[in-house]
Amino acid sequence: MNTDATGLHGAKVAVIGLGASGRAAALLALAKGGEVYVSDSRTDAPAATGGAELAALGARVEWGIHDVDWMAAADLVVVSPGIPPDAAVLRALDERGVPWISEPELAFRFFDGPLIAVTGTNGKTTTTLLVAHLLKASGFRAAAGGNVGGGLAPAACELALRREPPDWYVIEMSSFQLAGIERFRPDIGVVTNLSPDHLDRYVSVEEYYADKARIFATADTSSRWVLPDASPAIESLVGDAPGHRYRFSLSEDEGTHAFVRDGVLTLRVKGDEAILPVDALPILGAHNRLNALAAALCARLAGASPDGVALGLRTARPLPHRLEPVVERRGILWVNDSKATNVAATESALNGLSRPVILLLGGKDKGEDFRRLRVAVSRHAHSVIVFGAAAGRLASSLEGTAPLLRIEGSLEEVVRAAADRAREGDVVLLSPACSSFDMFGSYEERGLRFAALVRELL
Ligand code: UMA
Repeated sequence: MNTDATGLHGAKVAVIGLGASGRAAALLALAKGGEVYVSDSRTDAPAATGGAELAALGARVEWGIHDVDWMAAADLVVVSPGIPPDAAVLRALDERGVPWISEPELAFRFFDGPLIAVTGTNGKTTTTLLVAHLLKASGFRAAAGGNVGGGLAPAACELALRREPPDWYVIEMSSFQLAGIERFRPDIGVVTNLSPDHLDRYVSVEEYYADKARIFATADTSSRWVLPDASPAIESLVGDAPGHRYRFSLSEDEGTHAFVRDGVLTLRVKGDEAILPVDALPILGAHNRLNALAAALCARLAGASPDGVALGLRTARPLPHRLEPVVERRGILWVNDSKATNVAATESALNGLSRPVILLLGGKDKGEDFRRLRVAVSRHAHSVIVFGAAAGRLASSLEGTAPLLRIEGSLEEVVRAAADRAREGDVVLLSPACSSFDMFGSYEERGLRFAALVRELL
């Protein structure tokens, strides 16, 4: 078997999951000459369609069952990130001592160029797409992909199939994907920030951080790391990993390489370089300033020019479902931040807004401590509406911070209640701090529904 860039001829490759990740992995394995088996526990239409396409290309596809015997005899087993570690199929593989990899690990084996990998709890997608945008503004061919989702960029394996290799691959990595890496080695690695998340999937925060730390597992002395300054959690994550560290922070200090000085985003890589006044940055909020600093620093390290970085930052656009303005009517701004699926994301959204907020919170409860929102809610929200499966725990965690309304019904009722309460000057912010799976298929679906309801109502 050969799993180098030369191909997978004669290799048996099992792929678990028929989502975006599994389909991309299977297509790459087929294109590289592998004998491919793909299976998904679902039997519904999207799984059927995705599977039929792969079957037509020569893969063996099964729905509603996982053939663990076939997997145990395979040369490679590629697991989709959405499959929880306690899923029966993964437990069966574990029991038989069968190792598995994630889809970006497979992609990496066929990448033909240097790699930037971006991870962190929040801001990964914004930073990934921004790095690629800044590199492009400097004349590089940059290909962004990975965990991005939402149709904004392809899976990593799709990039590996491109005929023309880019100057830089820029890949967003979730903790679930980092859990399954072996050789995946970024030339430049970015960690945006770190805070508890995905406690519905991990037994403890430490386990989540341990998967994040795998980004450093393959480091060597030529590795370069872009990291937030003065974060003890990040310091213990990096440990003594080899490579050079570069720091970003909103404030300048001796060890920082990207910071804000006198209202100007500034880099210190090859001497001090004033890049762009903060006010000229088109993306909202303090957290986006940090994302911009991280992306600018990373792009500059990858060879982007100061002018290219400045042009790229000036022309950056807000991403869908991330503090995305939907409409401003009668002095009320409606903002869709459906991608805020954890407490830290909602907290930074609140802290980044300077107008009074009506906050819409709720969804599937991932087990986080919602009391961490109390300070930001008391400071910025004059009203909170809670909904969905987490409503009860949200209400008790936030009691006494702001007037609170609990809605048992649909998102439509939530939007109506918000419209009744909103006054001129307010921001109505959907920043749920929870995943969407109690009422929707994804955060995108939730955000689109919210935007549609707002437009209908107004
Ligand atoms: N399944 C089985 N057997 C099981 C359990 C599940 O076959 O025992 C099947 C499911 O039926 C499903 C598939 O496995 O069809 C799992 O698909 P998936 O959930 O991994 O979804 P993909 O479409 O492959 O998307 C994944 C990422 N999703 C998750 O990590 C949950 C996408 O990130 C990513 O864009 C895509 O791969 C390409 O890399 C989205 C995401 O929400 C944006 N990520 C999380 C986040 O950002 O917080 C981590």
